[in-house]
Amino acid sequence: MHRAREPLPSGPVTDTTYQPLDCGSLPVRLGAHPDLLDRLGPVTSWRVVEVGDGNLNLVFIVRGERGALVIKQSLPYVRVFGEGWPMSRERAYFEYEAALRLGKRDPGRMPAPLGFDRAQSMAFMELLEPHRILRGELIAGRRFPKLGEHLGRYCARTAFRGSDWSMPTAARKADLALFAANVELCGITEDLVFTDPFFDCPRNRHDPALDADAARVRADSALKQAAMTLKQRFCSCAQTLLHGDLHTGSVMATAHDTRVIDAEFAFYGPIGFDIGSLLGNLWMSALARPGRGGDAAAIASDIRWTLDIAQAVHAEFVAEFTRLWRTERSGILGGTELFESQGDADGSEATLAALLDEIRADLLGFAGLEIHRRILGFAHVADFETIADADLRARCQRAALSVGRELVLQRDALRDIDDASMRVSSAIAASL
Ligand code: SR1
Ligand code: MG
Repeated sequence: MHRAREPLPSGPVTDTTYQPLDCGSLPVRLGAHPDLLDRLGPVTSWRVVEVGDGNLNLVFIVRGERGALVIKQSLPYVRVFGEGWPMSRERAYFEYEAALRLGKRDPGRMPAPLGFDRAQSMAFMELLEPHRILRGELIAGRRFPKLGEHLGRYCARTAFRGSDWSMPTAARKADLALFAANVELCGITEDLVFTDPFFDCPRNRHDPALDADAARVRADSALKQAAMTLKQRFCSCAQTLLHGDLHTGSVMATAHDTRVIDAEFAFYGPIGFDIGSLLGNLWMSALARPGRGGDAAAIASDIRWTLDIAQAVHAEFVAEFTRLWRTERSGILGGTELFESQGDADGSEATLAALLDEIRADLLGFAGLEIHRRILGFAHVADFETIADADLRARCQRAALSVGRELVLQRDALRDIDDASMRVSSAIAASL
């Protein structure tokens, strides 16, 4: 474990021009860096493994006789696609800057940043051990009692403390300008989540058994209109600094701890986006559960647990956001002079209730679109992909598309998350 200390300033820690690292070159290229030597011990003791399984970057674990850390480096292209899809390496910079902010807004929920080298597009961070990626753990049927509390609180704290209800105008505008430059990663989300799944885009793929379902989605005018309305909110409703890609593959967990990783998609967008993406992925985990087999009681119990976690995330989000609203409101939209200072606590509570309604409708819509893009778009999820039986896999995905559509189109009518959860539960029951 590293010792507590300030991260290095964002500046070069190597004196060479950019080159992608590999396990062999890493000690040669970085082995003279005093801070790494201090943390890891002599370079002769370093053992390096590349563990990146995401879509974009290289990720190395480096262990030495004195400690261990993670080194993450961006490539000038999308890793899973190859050099035919160029992508700015500056995503490493945005991830580092986002991690500093999100980590301060909910301390302890992200890996500690240990340093950054912009020229090398390379960040050093705390190694999370024995944490595992949540998506795989859910597929394996593991349970995490603190998950709902930790993630709901994370979503609330980062949302509130990065918003106009918390930040003063100068800092907020400077931050908006900084993250507005994360254009390529925003562009990926704009295309892959909101547009591609809803037309015959060459990047898309889907299970052949879903041909008719894909065609139906792409002819569904109401759904496409809603996708464009939600895209418009994503692009122009800069409510808070988002993680921007908060799915179950961006969470690492143990029984007692939960961490959020991979904030390279960070930008100022609608509060409902992160929590919507997270809930969409938890609901997909439940929707895919029948595909993993087991007796009916075990399947039902796993589904119930996962749906309860999604509800707990939202309940904790609402509770913590409400607490922060009542105790920390101070920014551009602080507004206590209009309400509390005039003895009008009801006005403040009504404003909060309207905001929470708006966030809930947004998050349901974003969750429904996230479900669509993971089945019909470019980036699929292991929850469905690992279901071996083709017929069962298609039935699970079809149920997901059906409830995803309801979430999008009924987002204003669904007045609480329990209603949404019941829709997911009914769709699963209908798929069996
Ligand atoms: C080209 S990147 C595809 C997807 O992977 C990331 O994790 C994001 O979810 C993105 O949409
Ligand atoms: Mg990622």
